[in-house]
Amino acid sequence: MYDLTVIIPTFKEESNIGTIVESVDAVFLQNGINGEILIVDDNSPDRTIERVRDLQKSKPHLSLVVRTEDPGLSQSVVEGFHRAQSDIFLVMDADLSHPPALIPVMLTEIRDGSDIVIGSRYMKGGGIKKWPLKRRIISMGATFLGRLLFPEIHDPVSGFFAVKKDVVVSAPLKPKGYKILLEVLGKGMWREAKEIPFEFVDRATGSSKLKGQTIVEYAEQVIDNARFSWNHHESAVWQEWVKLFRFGIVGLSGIVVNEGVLIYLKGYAHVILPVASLIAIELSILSNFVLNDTWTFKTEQQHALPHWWQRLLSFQIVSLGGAGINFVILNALAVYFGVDYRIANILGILVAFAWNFWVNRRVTWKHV
Ligand SMILES: Nc1nc2c(ncn2[C@@H]2O[C@H](COP(=O)(O)OP(=O)(O)O)[C@@H](O)[C@H]2O)c(=O)[nH]1
Ligand SMILES: [Mg+2]
Repeated sequence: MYDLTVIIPTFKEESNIGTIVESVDAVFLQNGINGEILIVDDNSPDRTIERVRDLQKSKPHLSLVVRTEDPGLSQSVVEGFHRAQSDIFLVMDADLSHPPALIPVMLTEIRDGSDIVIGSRYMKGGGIKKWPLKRRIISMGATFLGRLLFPEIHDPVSGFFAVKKDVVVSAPLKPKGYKILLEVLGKGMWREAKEIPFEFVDRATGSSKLKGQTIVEYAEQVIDNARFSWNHHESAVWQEWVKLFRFGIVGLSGIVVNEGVLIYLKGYAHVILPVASLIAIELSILSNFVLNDTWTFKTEQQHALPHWWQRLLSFQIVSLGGAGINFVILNALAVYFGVDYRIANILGILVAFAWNFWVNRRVTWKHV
C-alpha cells in the first residue's frame, strides 16, 4: 500500500513522459512520500508506452495501464481510480502544465480532512501562462457553466486535483469527455473541498487533444450532473440550490416586512415618508439577515466571518450595493432604453438578488 497514487492519463506524450515521471519522483523523494505513479495510457501509437516500460526497470512504484477500449481522458482517470494501490489519488497531466511541487501540499490538505483538493487556476494567486485567446475563452465558458453547479468552487474543471478514494470508488461516475473533476464533484460523496492556487503553464512539447466534440460532451455532462442532483438531494449541487431557494424566500419575506412597517409607520404612526421608508428598508434588511443567518445558511456552522456582527455588517453593505444595482438598472433601462418602468424594476430586482446571493455566499456566509 502506498501513501498516495499520482494518476497521469497519457496519450502521445513521448516527449514529456520521462520528465514528468522524474519530477514527480523527485518530489516523492524530497518529501519522504511513499507514492505510486500510475500512468494510464490509451494505447499511444508513439513511444510513450515503451518509455514507461524502460523507466519501470528502475522504478518499482511506477505502474502502467494500457487501455485498448473506450479511449478518453475521463475514462482513463476513472480506470486509474480502480487500479490505484492507495487511499488517496492525485490526478495531473503529463505535459508539465501542473506543478509536481504542489503534490505534498495537496496531500497534507487531504490528510488534514479535505475530501477533495483542487489545484485552481481561477483564484487569487493562480493563473494561466501562454494560452491562446481561443483556449482562454473556451475554458472560461466551461468554468462559468461549472460554477452554475458549484458556485463556491473557482475552478470546477481543473485537471489537477487530489481526492480520497472513498469519495470516488463507489460514486456512479459517467466518465466521458475531458472534465472528470466536474463529474467527481457532482457525483462523489464529499463535504469538504479545498482549493490551492497554481499557475497553469501550457505544454512546451506535444499537442493538445482538445476537440470541438469535447465542448459538446462537456455541455451534456453539465446537464447530466444537474439532473443527477435533482434525484440525489444529499449531493453538493442540490444543497447549494436549497440555499439559493431559501435565500429567495427570505428575500420575499423582506418585501412583506418592508411594506408592513411602511404602512404602519406612515399610515398609523404618521411618521413622515422618507423617515418611515428608511426605517422600513432597514428593518427588512435586519429581518433578512436574521433569517439567512439562522435558516438559509444554518448548516454552515463555520463561517469565514466568525462573529454575527461581522456578518451583519457585511450583509448590510452587500444589501446597500444590491439596492444601488436595482436603482441604476431601473433608471438606466427606463430612461435610456425606454423600457416600461415596472419591467425595468423587476429586472433590477433580479440582478440585485443574484448579486446579493453571490457576494454573501462568497463573503458573509462563506464556508471554511
Ligand atoms: N489516456 C488518455 N489521456 C489523454 C487523452 N486525451 C488527453 N490525455 C492526456 O490528458 C492530459 C491533458 O491533455 P491535453 O491534451 O494536454 O489537454 P489540454 O491541456 O487541455 O490542452 C495529458 O496528459 C494528455 O496526454 C485520452 O484520450 N486518453
Ligand atoms: Mg495540456
